[in-house]
Amino acid sequence: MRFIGKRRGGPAYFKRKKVTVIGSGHVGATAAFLIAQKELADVVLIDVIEGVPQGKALDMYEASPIQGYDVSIRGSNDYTDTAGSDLVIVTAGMARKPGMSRDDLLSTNVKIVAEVVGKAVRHSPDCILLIVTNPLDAMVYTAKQVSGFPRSRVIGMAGVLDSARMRSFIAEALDVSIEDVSAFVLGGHGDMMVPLPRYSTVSGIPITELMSAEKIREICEHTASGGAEIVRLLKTGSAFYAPGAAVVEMAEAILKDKKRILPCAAYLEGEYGVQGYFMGVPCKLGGSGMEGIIELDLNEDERAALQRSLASVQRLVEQVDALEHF
Ligand code: A3D
Repeated sequence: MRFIGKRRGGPAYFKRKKVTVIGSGHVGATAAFLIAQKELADVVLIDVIEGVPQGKALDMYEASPIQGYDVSIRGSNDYTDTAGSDLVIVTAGMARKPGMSRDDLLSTNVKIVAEVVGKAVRHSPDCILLIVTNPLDAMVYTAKQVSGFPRSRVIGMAGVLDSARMRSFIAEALDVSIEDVSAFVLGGHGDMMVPLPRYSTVSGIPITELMSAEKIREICEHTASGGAEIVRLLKTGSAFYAPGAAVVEMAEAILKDKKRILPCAAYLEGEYGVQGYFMGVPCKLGGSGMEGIIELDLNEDERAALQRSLASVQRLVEQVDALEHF
């Protein structure tokens, strides 16, 4: 028997989407593996360490006959292999260890994010950038400065993860299916994040009608400290299964033009009274990236919490600007 055409890449009339994941560590590799399993796109894994992206990509490709996915997965240290990517996911950088806050990573990670975004956009000028590296709100700002992309094409992942944590705690407390629980966490991805119980529901019923104020306060605090809890347990790094899954939920919304409404770090131009900063807000995610922002009607307490969160984002951005890496 003779095969006509190439095993990889498909016929000329069918162009598979291409995703580059920069940083082949815990979050990057988890996201790449999920993207392949869901057959969302061909994947290129990049890292500064030689052999790591190549080895992990080969390992994932060798899992494909068992899992039954038909995509190409390649590992590389060379950005020419990333050329023409539709989506570039940035997970490169240091993760925190016990005793560290996300903000402690700023001076190391700003250099890494500036470098990798510069290289990636040279080869994929039309891509959408999805940033994961912490401290998130400052790193996504760095990516926007370096790329010069419009705000629709520079998005940060944090709210999907924080909301997933809150959803899991709500489902556990009420002993209900996770499928019926939705939750919204706004603001910066730090200790001052803003869980919104009024907009968190079980099959449309606000949790404020299902739980005591005390229990809700406990869940909100647990949500804000959920990342630190995992760092304490792991001791050598931070969470990656839920973050990887959160990245892929956003990637899927973009690659399939699903127009999902998800909490994302978006560059605000007057929305929520904020000008020129990235913050977590409800966004429409589709084929063009961040296609719109929904402005919720916040009460006085929620507005005050968002202001406190903004102040912490502003302090981080001031540090980025002072470092002058671009
Ligand atoms: P880790 O497993 O250490 O992987 C990071 C990878 O980046 C390593 O393989 C490094 O070799 C690589 N890297 C470092 N410098 C470069 C460079 N210049 N070019 C290419 N690759 C490089 O960390 P991780 O995957 O657990 O976490 C990655 C980042 O994501 C960290 O900054 C975390 O804090 C962050 N993170 C954010 C969230 C959010 O919700 C925003 C959640 C989880 C992790």
